[in-house]
Amino acid sequence: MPANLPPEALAAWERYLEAKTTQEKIRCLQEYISLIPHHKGVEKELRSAKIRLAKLKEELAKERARAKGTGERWLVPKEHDAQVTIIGMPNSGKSNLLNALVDAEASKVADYPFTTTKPEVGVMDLDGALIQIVDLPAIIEGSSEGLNNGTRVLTAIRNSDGSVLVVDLADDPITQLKIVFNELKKANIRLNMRTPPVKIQKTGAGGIQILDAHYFTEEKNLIKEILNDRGIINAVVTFYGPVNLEEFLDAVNEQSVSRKPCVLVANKGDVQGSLAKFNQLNEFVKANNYPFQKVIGVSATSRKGIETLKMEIFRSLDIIRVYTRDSRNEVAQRPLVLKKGAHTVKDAVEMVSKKFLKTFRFARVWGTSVKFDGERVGLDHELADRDQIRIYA
Ligand SMILES: Nc1nc2c(ncn2[C@@H]2O[C@H](COP(=O)(O)OP(=O)(O)O)[C@@H](O)[C@H]2O)c(=O)[nH]1
Ligand SMILES: [Mg+2]
Repeated sequence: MPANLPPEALAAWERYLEAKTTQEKIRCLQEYISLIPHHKGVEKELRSAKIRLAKLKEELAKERARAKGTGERWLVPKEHDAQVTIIGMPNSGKSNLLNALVDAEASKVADYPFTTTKPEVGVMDLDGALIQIVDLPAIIEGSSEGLNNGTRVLTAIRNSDGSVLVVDLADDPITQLKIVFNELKKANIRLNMRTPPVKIQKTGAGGIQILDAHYFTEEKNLIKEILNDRGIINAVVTFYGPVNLEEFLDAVNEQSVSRKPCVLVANKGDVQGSLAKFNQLNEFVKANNYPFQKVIGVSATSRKGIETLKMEIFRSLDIIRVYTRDSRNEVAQRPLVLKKGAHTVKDAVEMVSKKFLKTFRFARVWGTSVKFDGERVGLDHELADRDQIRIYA
């Protein structure tokens, strides 16, 4: 330890010795170096301090790299009843929308593109159904080829239960819709598309057999051609309803296609000229058969339209809230949230406790799924949103 140093430098040195984190050590050492006077007697000390500083900086870089490997999560672990991603082009207001939906400053908003570099997450409470909202980095032209972290963004969309596609009424919403939709399409993500009504079962022999081929809207020979082209020589192809070429190709590539519900949102409805653009967007969506029943107009800033949007998100996910009644007919505070395709009494009973399934006798239901209040139903009965159920087991 050098002796001939001013007291401020010695104090900074003391702080350096006591510093806990690498970053703090670096800060104190930098301060110490700045306080060392420039004269010959302390040259050696200055040099060794600088070497020490360089080493600490290297250390910090390593620490940061390690943190990146483990800490930067792109596939946001699913929590609560469903996970919804917010997707759209830069600056369309995705982060603002997240804040509006979860009503918390969970995501920072800035005035320049590419603010969101990793997912930001919040939770939206819809009368007891908790929806996790994930704000993703923007989709741009080329996302499907990996631009702007496209690979990770698209994987996150595939992993979610549904999406909100945001376009910007202060910009060109139609072009934005086309670009985002096209990037997702290229990445084999189908928004609001049903599973095509066709089944392809590979068999050991017999060539390509086609049942109810009249449902296929194209030249029938194409079926055999497409399958043979993929090395499928023997299969039974069964159509259940109308299927076009694109849908048939999706059915052949079923493993790589993911279908997601999606709500189309036009944001910045508060800016001048937004109404005309909103109307044009609506017409464009209808005229070009984009798979959206309607466009939800909102202003994330003024919170206009946000309640409607929340309801639309809930509806798109096809989940329902069911309230249990206890033996005194007291209705539970928090609902059971039944997932998509699992809306029966059996699903509800299982959610309460698997052991009730063995002793189940019947249930009584109040709400829109029954003809009269307290109607007696069995395990197969399909429940509706906001029904109340009392289980007799
Ligand atoms: N007028 C208006 N501006 C908005 C609205 N939502 C977002 N913005 C602005 O648009 C810019 C981008 O918003 P941000 O949420 O960061 O967009 P992101 O890049 O899609 O996440 C910011 O300057 C916001 O203030 C809105 O509803 N109305
Ligand atoms: Mg953002």
